[in-house]
Amino acid sequence: MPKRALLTGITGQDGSYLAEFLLSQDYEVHGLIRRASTFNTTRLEHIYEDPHNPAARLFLHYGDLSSGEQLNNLIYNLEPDEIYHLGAQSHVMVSFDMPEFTGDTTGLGTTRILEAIRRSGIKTRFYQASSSEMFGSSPPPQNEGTPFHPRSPYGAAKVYAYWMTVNYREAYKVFASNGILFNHESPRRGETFVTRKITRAVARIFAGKQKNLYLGNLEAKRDWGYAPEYVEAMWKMLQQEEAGDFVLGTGEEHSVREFVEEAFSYARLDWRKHVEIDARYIRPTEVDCLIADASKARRELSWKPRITFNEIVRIMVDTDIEALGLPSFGEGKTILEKKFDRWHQPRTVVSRAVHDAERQAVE
Ligand code: NAP
Ligand code: F7E
Repeated sequence: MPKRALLTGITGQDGSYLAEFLLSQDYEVHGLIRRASTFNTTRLEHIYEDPHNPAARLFLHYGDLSSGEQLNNLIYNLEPDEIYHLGAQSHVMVSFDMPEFTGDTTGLGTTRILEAIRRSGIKTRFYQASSSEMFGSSPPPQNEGTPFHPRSPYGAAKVYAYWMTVNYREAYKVFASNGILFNHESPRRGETFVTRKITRAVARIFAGKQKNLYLGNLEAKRDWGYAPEYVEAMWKMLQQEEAGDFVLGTGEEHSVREFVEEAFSYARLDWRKHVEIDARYIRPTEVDCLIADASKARRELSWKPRITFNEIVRIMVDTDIEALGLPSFGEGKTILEKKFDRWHQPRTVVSRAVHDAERQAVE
């Protein structure tokens, strides 16, 4: 019997990579998706199979984290071996505009799933997508023992969800683990997160379609890794003998300014001619510096990310240039062939879909 996994947030960056990874491990994969007036499954198109096909192993179900009804139903009926809870309102800046909604989906969404597990009485393993944003203003490097001091409604909601996960592990013996992930990026990153915003703008400026890029705080420092490597570690956490909490990150810090410089210079552009500061992107409270101490994951999961900061920039800029129908500089492809030629498809339908959307916008 293949193992069965249920993923919330399957249409997001991490959910799409994790689904792809689990299918490569022969899992049957079920994903929760929100009803939307336009397709929100672009990141899944290359792995989607018609459910009428008897060999299909990917199944999508409508539902929403703000309501327990479908979560209870799915967990009770599917009896998944593993649940990866990745769904959330995940944008930090948006959480200042929508604190109540963020608390409901990002915070209480976790409780709804844990309660569904407890009430159904099924034996399953649960992964909670916790975040380095929980550390907030605690000085780096941050590890599993670092106190939390969140600096946004998003960070505060994740702290609540983190402790609910620990509580269900202690109170009800649920196999429930927190992955405390530092920023991880990819060509599938949402367009309003800073890395993708930069690489898309670089591609469009390179193609002569855009002149300026407006950003907020360039001095914030983050520990940026490559998303496909992080979803492998999520899976490893649920294969351990005991549940636990794990920090994942590269241990390297870089500022937003460095990301800008690297991305523009890779495309042979002078960033000073294009980047302007717009105060509307400055957050009411900022997280200044995040650097992971992921030694526990290295020791207990044998996990160590290999794709470096400069390499992520190249992979993302190349993909965004190709999405515009132009030839890229090509280093990204070589990096992936050498260092990550495993289960994921870096291009294919995802870039084609972006390409089609871009083409429609200009036609
Ligand atoms: P993402 O691309 O923003 O994806 C979020 C997913 O959640 C999407 O599938 C979204 O669906 C779904 N979702 C949002 N609200 C929902 C609701 N009310 N009901 C059902 N589904 C809902 O995020 P990501 O980067 O893949 O991150 C995955 C998880 O890890 C998130 O929980 C995030 O907070 C956390 N995390 C991310 C990072 C990172 O650097 N990427 C680091 C630490 C933790 P739609 O597609 O319909 O919007
Ligand atoms: O911001 C600065 C901004 O929105 C990074 C989420 O996946 O990782 C992510 O949260 C930095 C911040 O990511 C712009 O002020 C400057 O200091 O890309 P971001 P994030 O806030 O770190 C964590 C780990 C998560 O868990 C979250 O789900 O970049 N910045 N100018 C900007 N940020 C954005 N978005 N847009 C700007 O124009």
